[in-house]
Amino acid sequence: MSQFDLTDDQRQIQEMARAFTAAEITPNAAEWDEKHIFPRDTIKRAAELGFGAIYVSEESGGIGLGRLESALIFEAMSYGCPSTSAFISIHNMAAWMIDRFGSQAVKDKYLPDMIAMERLGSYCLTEPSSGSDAAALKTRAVRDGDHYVVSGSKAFISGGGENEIYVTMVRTGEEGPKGISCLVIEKDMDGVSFGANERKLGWHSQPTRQVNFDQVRVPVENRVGGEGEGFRIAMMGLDGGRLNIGACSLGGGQRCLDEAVAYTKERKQFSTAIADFQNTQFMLADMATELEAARALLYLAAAKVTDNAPDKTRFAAMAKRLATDTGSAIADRALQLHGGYGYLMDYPIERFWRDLRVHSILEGTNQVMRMITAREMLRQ
Ligand code: FAD
Ligand code: 2MC
Repeated sequence: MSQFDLTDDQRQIQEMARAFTAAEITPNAAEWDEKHIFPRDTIKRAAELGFGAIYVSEESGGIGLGRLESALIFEAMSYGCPSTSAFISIHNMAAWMIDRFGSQAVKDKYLPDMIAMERLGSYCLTEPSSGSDAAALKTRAVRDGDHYVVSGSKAFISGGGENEIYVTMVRTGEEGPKGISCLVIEKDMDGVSFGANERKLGWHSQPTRQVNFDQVRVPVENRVGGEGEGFRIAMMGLDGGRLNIGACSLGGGQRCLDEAVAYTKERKQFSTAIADFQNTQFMLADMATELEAARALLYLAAAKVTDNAPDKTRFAAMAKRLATDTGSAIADRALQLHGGYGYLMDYPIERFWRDLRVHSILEGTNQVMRMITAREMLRQ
């Protein structure tokens, strides 16, 4: 095995995720997209393979894998449906935050059902007036005895209205990042309500809603980490989340590339397969080269997050930026190579084009990824 190869164990995990995708996701993804179906049963079956708690520790009931293994799983599932794979990745991020920073009581209360994906988790950071500037969030949690009373709104919440558990960043103290704490809030708590399902370009297999809190009484026991630690916890969650979103773009990009190779060999114009044109070959060669380069950086970044390397945040940001921009660029060129047919829902390319587009925006825009990268470079 060369230094840059996957291990046998990693290949087995990848094979398992690919087999699950081929059987359960790929045949259904177009229908989920077109009819806006949230595939809760399929998601639950993914939990049977441990995919609800990929990097939750084994002591807590997860499968305790590293971030590279996790990326392999999300990359494989995205080959069928980036939207569903990304949805599962956000649940994993929320479960990990509880496992890594929660008290035993909060872990016992939520993790068993989350691991089985009987109860699904959302991650709530963004607010209507704070997206990129996440530390400016306003949702307030005021201590009242052994409860916090939470009021405010979270915007764009993946799984909003459907999921049962909301890992939510709230303000318990001063302005800025140091006044933020992390609370687990349940869908059924009094005062929790949801906005309408957002009408989106892609990611149709999952709902996105505003989540509103009106004087919600949340037990202090539901705090994850100490008071004032919420922003750091949220950012550490995103170090892994950004790898996962990048991996979803790699899987989607690979699918588009494979579709483009197959289609250009079949489709004839000017009495020859369009794959015979040098322009087509150069496009395919560039797509493959860029995808491999993005994948190599993402796997390296994943290893750094697993190892808790000092430069892990910068590498996760660089890898997310490159993988998501590359995935979208490949989907776009694959669509071009399909000609007019690429624009039709009869082929999967337009769905991937729509689904991958948002990966350059969420879990931190690609401008924010450059900001994180350059800040660390200039600090040294
Ligand atoms: P803004 O922050 O208003 O940015 C607008 C533009 O300005 C962007 O191009 C941005 O890059 C640029 N910009 C901002 N600041 C700077 C700067 N300093 N330098 C240069 N450019 C800058 N959030 C959650 O918390 N949980 C979720 O589950 C979730 N799911 C989502 C699902 C979907 C489908 C979408 C679309 C979003 C989701 N989000 C979620 C929110 C997402 O993280 C935000 O949309 C994102 O962080 C950007 O925030 P914004 O939309 O407010 O854009
Ligand atoms: N790990 C640990 N700590 C971190 C960290 C990380 N990755 N990133 C920041 N921190 C700490 C940092 O060290 C600092 O603490 P201290 O002062 O003790 O050193 C504190 O957090 C504040 O950090 P900054 O000074 O960098 O904070 P700033 O407000 O300048 O901005 C920025 C940080 C822009 C990087 C952050 O606001 C950000 O990531 N914005 C994008 C928001 C985002 O990604 N949203 C995604 C929502 S989820 C989603 O979209 C889904 C689909 C689920």
